[in-house]
Amino acid sequence: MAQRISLTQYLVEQQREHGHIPGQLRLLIEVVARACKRIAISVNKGALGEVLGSAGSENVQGEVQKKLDIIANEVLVEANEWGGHLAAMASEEMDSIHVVPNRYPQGEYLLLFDPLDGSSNIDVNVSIGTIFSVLRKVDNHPGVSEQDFLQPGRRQAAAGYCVYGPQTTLVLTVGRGVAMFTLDREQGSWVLTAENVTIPEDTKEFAINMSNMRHWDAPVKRYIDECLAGKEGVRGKDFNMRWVASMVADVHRILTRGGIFMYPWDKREPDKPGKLRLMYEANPMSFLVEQAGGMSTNARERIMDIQPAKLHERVSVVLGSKNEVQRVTDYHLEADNTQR
Ligand code: P6P
Repeated sequence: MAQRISLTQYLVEQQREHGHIPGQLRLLIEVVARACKRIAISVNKGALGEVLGSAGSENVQGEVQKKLDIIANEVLVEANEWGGHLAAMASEEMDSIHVVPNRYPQGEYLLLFDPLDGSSNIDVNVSIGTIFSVLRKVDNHPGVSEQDFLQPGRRQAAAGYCVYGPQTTLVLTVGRGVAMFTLDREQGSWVLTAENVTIPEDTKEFAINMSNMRHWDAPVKRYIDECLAGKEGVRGKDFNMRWVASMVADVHRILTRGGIFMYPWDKREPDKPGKLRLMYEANPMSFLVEQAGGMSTNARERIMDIQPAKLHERVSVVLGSKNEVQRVTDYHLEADNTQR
């Protein structure tokens, strides 16, 4: 049972004991956590807050933006501009990077976020979330450009998400394990409710959108068929399936009780490596999953080793319980070798 301390106390103690949370990074995390509280208020209002439905616009991904997508994005941008901890931000909802305005001091960090992931679930009251990733501006050249963001996920200084579900929970890593903070609405504060989170290496639960089965590559079909064959099949055990269609909710379940999450490449859009975005979905979730003892690949290589070429590039994602992710990855590598 984690000691019931606040996010602020946790960060101060981590800094005091391990010295790996510089002041600017601590401020960044606290500002993002406060922004998530504000987003939670809008999310929880639902129909009462005139925040449901479409905003009548599309984002850079060509997806219809929900009103809450835009609200959440504005909250995060405004909250992070003035503190002097950031050089720039990037968001799923913004075509290009947002440089901190000249009227504010610039910091050494770069913040990337999916302000409201799973927004197709907003209007039907299913869990959604905010995902964020923190990089350092590695070159101290003046100014900041998109190029500064194009770093592999292993360079992240911090990553996390906030899941707006039955509880509002902030999940965070700064590279020394994973901690979870539950929002105490009476006090309005984040309270530490889990630390040193660990994903079981084995699981009986897989998460994938089964409606895409006819479009999958052979190794994915092989893996899922074996899971469906259950104890009579080669796996010798029955499996359960979950698919929330909110990555934050599916990953939170995996961090809490294990499992494997898959959004693989499929034949629907063969030129796209996958649906999910590398920089502000796959990388932060991979950092959390690896810090919790899990594994995260694009079905062939470690996601956090991928060198990004574009800010909004997509990637296949296979993450969760280490032994299952390894099996899926091995099936793909075996198939590649057979085709050579
Ligand atoms: P599908 C939400 O739109 C998202 O980006 C992830 O949060 C989620 O895992 C996935 O897409 C759901 O995709 O095709 O099942 O609707």
